Amino acid sequence: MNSKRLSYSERIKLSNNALAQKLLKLMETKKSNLALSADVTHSEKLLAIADKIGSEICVLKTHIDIIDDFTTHLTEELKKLAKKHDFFIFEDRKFADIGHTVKNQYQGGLYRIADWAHITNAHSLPGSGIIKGLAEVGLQKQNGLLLVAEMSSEENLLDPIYAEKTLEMAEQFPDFVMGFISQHKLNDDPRWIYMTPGVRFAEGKDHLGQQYVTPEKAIIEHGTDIIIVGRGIINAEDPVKIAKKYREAGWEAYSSNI
Ligand code: S5P
Repeated sequence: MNSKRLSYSERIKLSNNALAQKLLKLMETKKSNLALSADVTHSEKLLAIADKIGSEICVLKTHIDIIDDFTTHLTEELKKLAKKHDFFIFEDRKFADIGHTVKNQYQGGLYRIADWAHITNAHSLPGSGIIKGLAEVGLQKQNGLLLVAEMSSEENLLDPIYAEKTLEMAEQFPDFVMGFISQHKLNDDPRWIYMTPGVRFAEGKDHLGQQYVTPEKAIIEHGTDIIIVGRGIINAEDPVKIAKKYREAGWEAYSSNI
C-alpha cells in the first residue's frame, strides 16, 4: 500500500505548470477527482451527458474522432459547458508521431484540438520531439499535456523501463507536461498529476482486453490522483446517480490517504 500523500492544495504551490495548478485547485474546491470518459458517438449525446454529469467531475475526457456528426458547434458548446460546470476538457488523442506532424494534428485539421481541449495526451514512443511539437502550439494557450506511461489493456508493451524513460522525458518539459496516464504513480514528485483509466466498481475485463481496478485500488494502492471512468458510468441505467457514487468513492479514497 502507498504511504500517505500531500493534499491536492498543498501541491499547487509546488507545481510550475499552469494547468496542473488550475486543475489541483479545481479538484480541491469541487471535491472531485473523477474524470468522465464520455465515449459516445453523437454530438447531442455528448453534450447531454456533459451537462448532466458536469457538476460531478473535474475532467471531461473526449475522443472527438468517434463522433459521427462532428461540427465545430460541438466543441463551442463543450467549452460553454466546461465554464458552466467548472471542469477541464481532455481530448484523449494519444498523439504518436514526429513533432512536425503532431503539431499540425494538434492545431489544425477538422478538429483544431488545441483550441478547445485544455489537456491532451501523447505517447512518448517517438521521443521528445513529440512533446516539443505539441508545446509549440499548446504552451501559449496554457494547455497541458499528459504522457502515456502505462496502459490498462492486457499484453500492452509499456513495461516498467518504458514508464521510467517516459518519466525522464517528462522531466525535461515540466512547464507543458503536467503528468501521466498510468496505472500507478511513478515516483513521489508532487508536481505530476496521475490519471488512471480502466476503473470500475467491478474489477475484471471486457472482451477486448481492457482491465479494470476499483477506485480505491487505483487511488490508495496505486497512488493515482484522478480516476477515469467510462462505461461504468455511461452504460449505467442512471448515469448521474452512478457518477455521484464514483465521485464519492474517489474522494473518500483520496481523503483517507492524505
Ligand atoms: O491505458 C489506457 C489509456 C486510456 S486514455 N486505457 C484506457 O482505457 N484509456 C481510455 O480510457 C480509453 O480510450 C477509454 O476512452 C477510457 C476507458 O473507458 P472504459 O469504458 O473502459 O472505462
